[in-house]
Amino acid sequence: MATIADLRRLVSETKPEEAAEMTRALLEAALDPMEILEKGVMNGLSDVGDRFAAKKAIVLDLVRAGVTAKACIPLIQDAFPEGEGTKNDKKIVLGTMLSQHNIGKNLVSTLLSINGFEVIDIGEKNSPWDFYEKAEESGADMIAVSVVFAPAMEKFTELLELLKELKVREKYPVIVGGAVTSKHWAETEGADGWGAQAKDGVTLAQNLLGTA
Ligand code: B12
Repeated sequence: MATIADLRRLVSETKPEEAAEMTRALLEAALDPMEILEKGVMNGLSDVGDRFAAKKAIVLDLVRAGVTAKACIPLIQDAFPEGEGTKNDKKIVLGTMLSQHNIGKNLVSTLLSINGFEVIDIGEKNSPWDFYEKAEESGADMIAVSVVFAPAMEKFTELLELLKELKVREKYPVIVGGAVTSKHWAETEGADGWGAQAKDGVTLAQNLLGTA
């Protein structure tokens, strides 16, 4: 019988077709989609990341890992239960700071959307100014930043400083998450919230924007 550990292994071995097939099998066996995502896909990605950090994998393996994750995640997302929150009028600008890594950002986007928020997804490789400009243009209520690459941490701090300089810091609650971040770091920098998981983005948004 297929197990989540099998999926983790296939993601870690960066085998997109087989991993997608295994994902289908696990969903058909009625396993929890969130568990398939976290323990299968994400842990498999972390295994590749760990090998890369230990110089036992190359950038091409990261690329293949991304492709493998993207073969599985849409299948899992289709199985997410409908969100509990009804549609609200809150808009959230969401993007990655500097980096190309968009898998986590896309998950945050999906979960916010199914929980009733309007997501203005500004994509990848954004600068502090991009976040500010898109928030102003769209009349956003909050800014959510995905930081998956160490150099982006400094840029996140610059975003908070920019918002202060432009006297709009109070206007936009700013939340952050991503593989290289931590609660301690986010609090020290002055973020309004930090999430370890994409689903935490929903709780933070509900609490900060008063839709809970
Ligand atoms: C796949 C991958 C890639 C793919 C990404 C494909 C894509 N379309 O996204 C590609 C090939 C592009 C890539 C490139 C690089 N990568 Co890379 N990559 C990874 C890998 C293996 C997985 C990333 C991922 O998608 N994880 C799964 C997602 C779901 O996790 P996540 O983004 O953290 O998101 C979750 C939570 O953090 C949270 N979350 C995320 N954002 C937010 C936001 C909010 C508001 C909230 C509440 C929550 C939240 O929710 C998500 C789900 O629960 C990681 C290893 C790892 N452990 O993560 C390395 C990793 C991130 N990469 C790394 C590096 C070094 C690079 C490169 C510099 C390599 C190089 N020499 O070229 C380049 C950088 C390119 C660039 N300029 O951006 C390092 C970063 C180290 C560091 N300290 O900065 C890592 C950690 C690997 C390692 N251990 O060394 N990479």
